[in-house]
Amino acid sequence: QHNPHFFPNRTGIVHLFEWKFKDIARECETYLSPNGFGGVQVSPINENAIVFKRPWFERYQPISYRIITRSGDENDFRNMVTKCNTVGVRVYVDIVVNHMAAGNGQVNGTGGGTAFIPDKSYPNVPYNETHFHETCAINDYNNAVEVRNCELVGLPDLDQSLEYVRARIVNFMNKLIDFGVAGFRMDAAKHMWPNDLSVIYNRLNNLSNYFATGSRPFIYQEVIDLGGEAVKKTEYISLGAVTEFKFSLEISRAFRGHNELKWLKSWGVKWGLLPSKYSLVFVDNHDNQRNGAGGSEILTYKFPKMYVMAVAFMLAHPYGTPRIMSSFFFDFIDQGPPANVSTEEIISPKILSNGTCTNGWVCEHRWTEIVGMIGFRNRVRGEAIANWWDNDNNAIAFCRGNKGFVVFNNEPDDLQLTFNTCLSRGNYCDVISGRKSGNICTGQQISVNEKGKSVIRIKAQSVVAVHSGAKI
Ligand code: LAG
Ligand code: CA
Repeated sequence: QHNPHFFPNRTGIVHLFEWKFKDIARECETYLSPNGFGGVQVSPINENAIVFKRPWFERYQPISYRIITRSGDENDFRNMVTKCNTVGVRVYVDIVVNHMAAGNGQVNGTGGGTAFIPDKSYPNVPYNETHFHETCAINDYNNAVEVRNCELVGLPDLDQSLEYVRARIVNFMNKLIDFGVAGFRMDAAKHMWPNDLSVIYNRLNNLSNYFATGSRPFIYQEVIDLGGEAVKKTEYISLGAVTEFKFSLEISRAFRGHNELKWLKSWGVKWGLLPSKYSLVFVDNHDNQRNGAGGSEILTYKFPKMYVMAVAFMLAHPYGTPRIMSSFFFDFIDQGPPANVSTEEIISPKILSNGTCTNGWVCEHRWTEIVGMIGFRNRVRGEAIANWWDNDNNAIAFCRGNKGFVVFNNEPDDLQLTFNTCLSRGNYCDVISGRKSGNICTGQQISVNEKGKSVIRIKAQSVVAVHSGAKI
């Protein structure tokens, strides 16, 4: 349950936050597959409460396990999974089973279902009040029982120790496995008992015929552990991978200039991060890009230069399984995805001729620098970091075996130096400022001499990255 099942020579999970299934299917075929991405994470797919003004967070308020949201219905979902698998891109579903929707009285769902919250009644599962913990609020994060058995922001808390509840969750997840998904993000895993999750995971089917026989679903569990609380991320690593929020915070701190880059030489477990195989890593996610864990330190698309450096470091360094956030623009934290004002339907991203998105979508995964580094990571897979260099401050460089070289300059001034690139003699395209197109570079060209040396100029707050797949 620690293997993401990427196709060979693919890496990275893109979270296509609130995208519609039809658009994701097209993105798999036209962009993610040709550019070497490993998979997509989709926003919760089951029926959710319709919340006034349609904030993004309504997707975290389940009404039932029927597949019907503003992203599409069961048919759309199945078609998407088939299409993505067919072109070698895996699908991971965000699973919300810690709780059900909150509200004052009757709440309407995206599939026409309803729930009556005062009775904790969700007839389309069905759940009634006997399936939930007693009502109490989570206030004390030093009390693990409270964190697991009370209500997260007032959301009625399911009791996963009950066989009936376990069976509803297992049936839902097995249905998705049989459709061909590769795994799951477990929302709010911190708020569920590891033992209950273990029972649930062990009852999951092996993956479908898009996978090697006997493959287990990849599971990455959302456990926010920045230290100092009762619940620890290590309680969950025997069950699956864990979202490493400390990675997000520390990488953001470093590339914001709040911690010198030279310290990244020891990046990994020495920083208090989980062992690599258990670690699902990201610069920002849909929560902490707004407020959430890490707060104002977290880098997002709103700080493009620093953000690109941080994402490039994540992808250049072998640690962890990386996830790329793909956002929509927002001005206030509750703001939902671009939608038609009268029908409230989500508006599809529109792709411009230069490959970037519009219609309110950021599409970080289509930024030249980020997609370029996906190519880098795929090319240098299995190669160790070699020849670490730093200026004792905020400029660093390293090789990945003799297949890739990258240099980061987070100094206020441009940097020009002769580097040992570990690469063979020849001309290479920098995959940050452009890409290789036929026999030319659309961005900076780097020439390496017979000794592997190259004079490289790196602008302030930027990156240069070259690899053997971008040789001309
Ligand atoms: C998660 N991980 O543990 C998600 O990543 C996170 O996005 C979810 O919270 C949370 N768990 C519950 O699934 C989000 C928003 C909350 C929102 C909640 C439910 O961050 O702000 O709460 O989803 O939609 C909202 C209001 C609360 C209110 C609650 C219940 O913000 O003030 O109490 O709804 O009505
Ligand atoms: Ca709980």
